[in-house]
Amino acid sequence: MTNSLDAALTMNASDVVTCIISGQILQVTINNPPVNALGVEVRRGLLAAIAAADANVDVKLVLIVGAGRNFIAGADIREFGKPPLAPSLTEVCNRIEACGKPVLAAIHGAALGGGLEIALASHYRLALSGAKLGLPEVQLGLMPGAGGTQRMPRLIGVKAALDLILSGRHLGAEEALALGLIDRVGRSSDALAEGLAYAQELLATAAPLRRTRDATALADSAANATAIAAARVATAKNARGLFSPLKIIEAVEASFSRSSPQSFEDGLQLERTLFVACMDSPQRAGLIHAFFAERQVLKSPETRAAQPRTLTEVGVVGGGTMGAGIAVALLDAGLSVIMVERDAVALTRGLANVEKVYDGLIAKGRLSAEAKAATMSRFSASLAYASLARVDLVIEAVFEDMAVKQAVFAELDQVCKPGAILATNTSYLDIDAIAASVSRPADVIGLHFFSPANIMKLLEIVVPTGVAPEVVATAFALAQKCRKVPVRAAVCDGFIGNRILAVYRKAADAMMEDGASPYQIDQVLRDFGYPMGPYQVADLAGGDIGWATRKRQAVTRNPNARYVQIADRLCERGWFGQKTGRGYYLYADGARTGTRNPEVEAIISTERERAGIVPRTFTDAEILRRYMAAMINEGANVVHQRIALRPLDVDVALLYGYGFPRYRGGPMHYADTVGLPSVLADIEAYAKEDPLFWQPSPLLVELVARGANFASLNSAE
Ligand code: 3H9
Repeated sequence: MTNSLDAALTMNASDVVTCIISGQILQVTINNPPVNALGVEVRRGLLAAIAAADANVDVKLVLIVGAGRNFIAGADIREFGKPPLAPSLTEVCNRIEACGKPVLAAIHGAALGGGLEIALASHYRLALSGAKLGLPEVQLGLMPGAGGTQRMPRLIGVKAALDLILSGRHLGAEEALALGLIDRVGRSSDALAEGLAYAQELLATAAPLRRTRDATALADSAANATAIAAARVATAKNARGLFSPLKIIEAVEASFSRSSPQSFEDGLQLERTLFVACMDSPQRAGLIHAFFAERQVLKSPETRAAQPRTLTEVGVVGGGTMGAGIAVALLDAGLSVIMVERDAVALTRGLANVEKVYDGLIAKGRLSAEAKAATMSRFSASLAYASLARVDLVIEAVFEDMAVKQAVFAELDQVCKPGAILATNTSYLDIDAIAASVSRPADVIGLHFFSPANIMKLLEIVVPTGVAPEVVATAFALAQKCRKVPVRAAVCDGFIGNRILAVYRKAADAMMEDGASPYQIDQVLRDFGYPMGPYQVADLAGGDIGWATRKRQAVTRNPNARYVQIADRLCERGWFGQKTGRGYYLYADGARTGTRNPEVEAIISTERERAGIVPRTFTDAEILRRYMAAMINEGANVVHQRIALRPLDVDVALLYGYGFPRYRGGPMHYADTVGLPSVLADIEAYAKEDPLFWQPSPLLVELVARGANFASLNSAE
């Protein structure tokens, strides 16, 4: 070994990049748990390793592998938004590509983002069968920033590169091989052994240096231009409001549109400029907040303290839309499911509801009849509660009424085995009262699924006071099994999501009565990034459900609180939204997109007169500010009262259950970007009109007084 390699070994004392010489091969291992992210120490270690290889005459080939479960998950996201530290990843990739000895990347697990860019800069690539390769930067509001937009099109062509970079999807090794992204698929589960074997072959055949910057997949210029034009059209349609996709297209276009001999360097430079613009965008901050938040929600006091119970067989009481959706979610998670209904008609309907989901998938070509049959073999139905005697968990999804729910729980208390978890899917009711009605309150929990339960990602885990920690831990484990995003909530009316929804809907209704049209409000929220406005959502959900709740709450409603009756007028006419063909919108012949309903505008006018309101105009900006102020204020209350553990739990609930645009990070993150003093000032100004509704949350007041923000509370838990 030469002095240079000794120097490299010394520099690797941090252990994140280690170098071993094995014959003529310099084996470079990245060992930076948990996912080998490319933090500054890894970047420095890689530069040193390549320098050492170049300086050592005995080394004929460099093999890069990752220790642990992944090759490299990408740049270290935790470094983003902080001052950059040298060397840059671009410099590292260029140095690898410039190495005078062939460099081989042997990939297992994730090779994502900067991780794949390291592999692209290497001269040869192999991946194990289970590997996941991709450039997912777009999902973080970014674009590949270490040569990915220039090397990928040169290697696999513009069309395929755009598909990968704009979708951010992960490729398996086989597809990567077919695209020409890698040279070989390793069949064993040992990346090092496969890498060493391939390295020996390369050495034996004196394989040449093969730099991706010189690859030729860009040869067909007409095809390149067509792919760029098609991507621009598709992006305008599908990536509405997103910043980074258009920058990605611009960077990829530069991979072929610059004719000078320096075009690769030019392309890299443009990529850097565009990458920095993405890095500076609030969307990047919002999306990275969402990335970490959805991992943080998995951590709760109970998951830290207790082990989950085993779940194999699960019961569902109720075969309506919700019960059937839950049954499908459980079946899809590989569990055995027994559905119980009160009579044969209801049971037949419940079975049909489950079948319908799978038949729909078969009709769309997404499921085979055999796969359906295999899944349905784990499903059974019964009229007798006694058939739930063996289940590990039962989820009740019956009519939303305390007496009805308590009657079901009394039956479950009789038949279920000791240790079985008794869960309710209630959206609003007091789960402490349900728990108190059975002999085993420590086994009772809320599992609040969202409709359609087999599709919606959010699962509120509602934790009553007396529940055992391992029951909560089991609920989290169930969520992961069902690929749901769990958010822990304490008991209150509406838990996290519906409680906040009720408040911002009231703010919207007040604006509607004061002069804004529901169509303007919907448009403002769509422009903000929601897929639908609140009145479109109301039409989709069905007005009758909210109407029933309002009637139930009428007796306890504060008589001094403002109550907008417009929705009641619609319901009294039988206009429940899409399912009745009309609501705030008209849905001709079962259409799913509505048109304005002129009669609604007339009803609103009459209601304004009845309430003695002279309508005024609202700017779009004011609508947004009021709507967000109501949402943020109630979010702050929910955190203040410990209904949510942290502000980030509110963010995740609203992102996954209520359509809040992900690139804005959730309402609490958004509030931080707007500035809490400005949100509080708005609330105080609105309070002059309606002091009962617009009461600033004590938490918001406290944070503003301390000069702090919601983010400061996220790390506290
Ligand atoms: C990029 O590369 C930009 C470049 O083009 C240009 C740069 C100039 N950094 O998900 P898990 C943490 S952008 C830091 O639970 P899994 C994660 O927070 C990047 N930390 O495991 C968690 O921490 P904790 C492009 C990271 O097995 C722990 O690791 N790359 C990073 O379910 C375990 O994560 C991506 O977007 C990171 N890059 O899934 C890939 N990644 O334990 C992002 C993870 O404290 N990562 N952590 O909660 C993933 O997709 C998944 O984490 C992965 C593993 C599939 C790798």
